[in-house]
Amino acid sequence: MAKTVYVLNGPNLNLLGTREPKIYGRATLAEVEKLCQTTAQRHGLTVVFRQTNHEGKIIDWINEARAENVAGLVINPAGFTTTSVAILDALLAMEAPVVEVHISNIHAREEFRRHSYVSKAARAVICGFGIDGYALAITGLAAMLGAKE
Ligand code: CA2
Repeated sequence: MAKTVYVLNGPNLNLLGTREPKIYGRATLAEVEKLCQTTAQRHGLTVVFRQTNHEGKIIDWINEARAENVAGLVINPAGFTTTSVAILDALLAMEAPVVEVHISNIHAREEFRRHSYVSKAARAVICGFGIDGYALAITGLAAMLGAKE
């Protein structure tokens, strides 16, 4: 059976492709999902792709991913990146590798975007590649998983 990777997206990422194209590009979240599915397929992985504007939901999904023994988790925590100890705690409880993704380069923007609680639980962090960061995260996870076998 194919290994599963969860790809979780935080608040306002449902707006992708509708506003702020200079920062986030023109692709929609549906297109990001397609990119993740195609990339995962190439590596023999299955993707569960979700977005929510609610912190508790993200925590429930991280706990679900852990209970389901997923092979890995990609997360763009969006606005919760800099605020959520609760998401950090949920991620710290996971054994599977976590990759944090940001579409924009958070280090080249406002200072407040630079500190991430989530990075403490992440095996890798990708930012500034636009939506290609998601594909890079899945490819990186596949390499990490392959290296284990
Ligand atoms: O660059 C990223 O991926 C971010 O995680 C996006 C977050 C931001 O708070 C982080 O600092 C960096 C914002 C997500 C909101 O996305 C929108 C997309 C299009 C239009 C409006 C918001």
